[in-house]
Amino acid sequence: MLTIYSSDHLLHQGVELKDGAVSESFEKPVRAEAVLRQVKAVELGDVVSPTPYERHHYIGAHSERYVDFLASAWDEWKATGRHCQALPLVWPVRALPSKAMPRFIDGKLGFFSMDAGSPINAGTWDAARASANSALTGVDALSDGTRAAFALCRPPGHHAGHEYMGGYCYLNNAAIAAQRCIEQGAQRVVILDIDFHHGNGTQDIFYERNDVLFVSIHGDPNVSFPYFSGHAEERGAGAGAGFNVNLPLPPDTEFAAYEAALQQAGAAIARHRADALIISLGVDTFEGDPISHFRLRTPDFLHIGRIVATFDLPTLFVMEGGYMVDEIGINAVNVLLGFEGRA
Ligand code: OKP
Ligand code: ZN
Repeated sequence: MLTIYSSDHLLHQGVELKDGAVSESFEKPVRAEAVLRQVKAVELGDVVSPTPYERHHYIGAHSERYVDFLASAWDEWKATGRHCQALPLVWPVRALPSKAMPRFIDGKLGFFSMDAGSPINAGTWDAARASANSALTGVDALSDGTRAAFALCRPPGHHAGHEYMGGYCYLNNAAIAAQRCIEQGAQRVVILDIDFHHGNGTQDIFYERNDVLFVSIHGDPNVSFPYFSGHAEERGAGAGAGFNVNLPLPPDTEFAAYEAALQQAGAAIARHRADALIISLGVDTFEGDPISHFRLRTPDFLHIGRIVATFDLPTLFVMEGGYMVDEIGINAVNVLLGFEGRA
């Protein structure tokens, strides 16, 4: 299987507010390096750099003013004399009256975010672009007739909505890839999100559309991030009614229950008769993950790959979460090996 990877991810290294203090983000560069090392160790296939797509390829999944914001946020922040990482600290919650985009950077950071989990520093935009471009390059591989490709994206994308960043995400790599599939002539696409956290951003982007089916298996939002999205009752709206499928599971879920949800996802996927499948591949469902609460084990990821292969569609795997650095490589690559029937 082809892997698309860019070392530009190293340009982005974030901070995280945790337990009342600032610390290094769980979403750190060694994550992608560990996955790349395992890709090479098992000789998964060629590793190529992404094509340098321009920013208009991100429009559709995102709004133009949001992409403009991401592209200029660091310069605007620096222009205020600050050299630390930029974090949003005020949000337009439901009770506040204005829907207008503020002009000052501190206001814009809140306007275009859902939380303080996506800090912006000097390399963030370049890293986010390379990550989205890796997913776009994966779509090109599928268009060329390849059965499957792996976009080793970092930073991740599935929490980024049409007009907001959050949860370590800036550009929604999977959504940008799905949009390109549609623009290249696919009638229908499925995004299956198997990261532990609900892909609220992907849901947001396609909620009123019937061409891209979004299916997500994730921790129950009553007790898990992102808390305000991911309930089974969220089924899509307008033309998209019925094209959003959330399968929340309780903390401590083990593989038996997870597999049942995955088969249920498979039934929904089959009904959509899609031309392509995009997997938001998070392995923070692992039992040792430091910020998540499922109990999957390393061999379970092989089995996930085998099940995804039975969906029998051209498949683009897009890397999302996974924070147990010691096992992120083996767990992520196990999904790919299982898919290829190699283990
Ligand atoms: C990103 B992905 C803040 C707790 C919430 C955000 C988790 C984002 C996960 N200290 N952290 O879905 O793997
Ligand atoms: Zn996650």
